[in-house]
Amino acid sequence: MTDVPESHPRHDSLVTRHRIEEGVERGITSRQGLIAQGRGEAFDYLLGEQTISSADAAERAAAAQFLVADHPVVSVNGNVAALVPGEVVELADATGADLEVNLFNRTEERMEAIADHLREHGATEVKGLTADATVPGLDHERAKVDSDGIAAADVVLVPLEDGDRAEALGALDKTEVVIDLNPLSRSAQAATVPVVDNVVRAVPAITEHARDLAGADRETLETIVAEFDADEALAAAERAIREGGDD
Ligand code: PTJ
Repeated sequence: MTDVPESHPRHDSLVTRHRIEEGVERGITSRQGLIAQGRGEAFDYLLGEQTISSADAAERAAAAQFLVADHPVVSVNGNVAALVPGEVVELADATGADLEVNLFNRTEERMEAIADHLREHGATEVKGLTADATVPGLDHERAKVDSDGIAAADVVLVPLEDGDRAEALGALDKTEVVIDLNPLSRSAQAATVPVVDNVVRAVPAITEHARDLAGADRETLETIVAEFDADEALAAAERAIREGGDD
């Protein structure tokens, strides 16, 4: 990897791109993940590569959702594993969530490579390899889940994916937190809490909010959850993309 000087105006974006490239080379990220990253970058560029205030509110609501959950699960795909492996482990630790690998382009090699990568970053238990349950209504590999993981979860963090699994999980009455830079994507639209932010900023931000809220009582957490307005957050993100600035 060519060293990117910190003074480069697009330093963070270029470092992120290199991490995805490295993920592909290590068999963690699919080649389609490169295309997904390009789509995300375009939206991030229009957002000013910053966490807008509505995304920060969504990250706080996401943290509160995780803390009130009985069984929260963070779903990990090839892009997430390449970009934020240590950060998802920290989020899981801060909220008592499970980590489960779930892939669109599922192969046993990629499943193992991602699970190993997460363990190298401190994960003690990684779900997804058992795949002894299915999400009804999906006819592709993303339907495969663990019966004591996503199948049993009440709150699932679903970062960066296509919309049909988000809709299928929603149909199972699971609360979904979706991280997606495109506020018009089906997964963001299907989410209870859509977080329109780059996963590299969003995951550490949710963890930080979870740590801040760790001592809060259930009523306070439930109020944060109830006061979050998903439609307004999506509209604010679309305005920021179309018109620039932040509300
Ligand atoms: O690892 P696999 O096999 O499960 O495959 C994962 C990918 C990402 C390839 C697969 O889910 C896919 O094709 O996703 P899509 O349909 O391209 O959707 C990805 C969404 O994530 C798009 O709406 C992008 O704008 C958004 N996105 C891409 N990069 C980021 C992002 N959102 C947040 N942060 C990013 N870094």
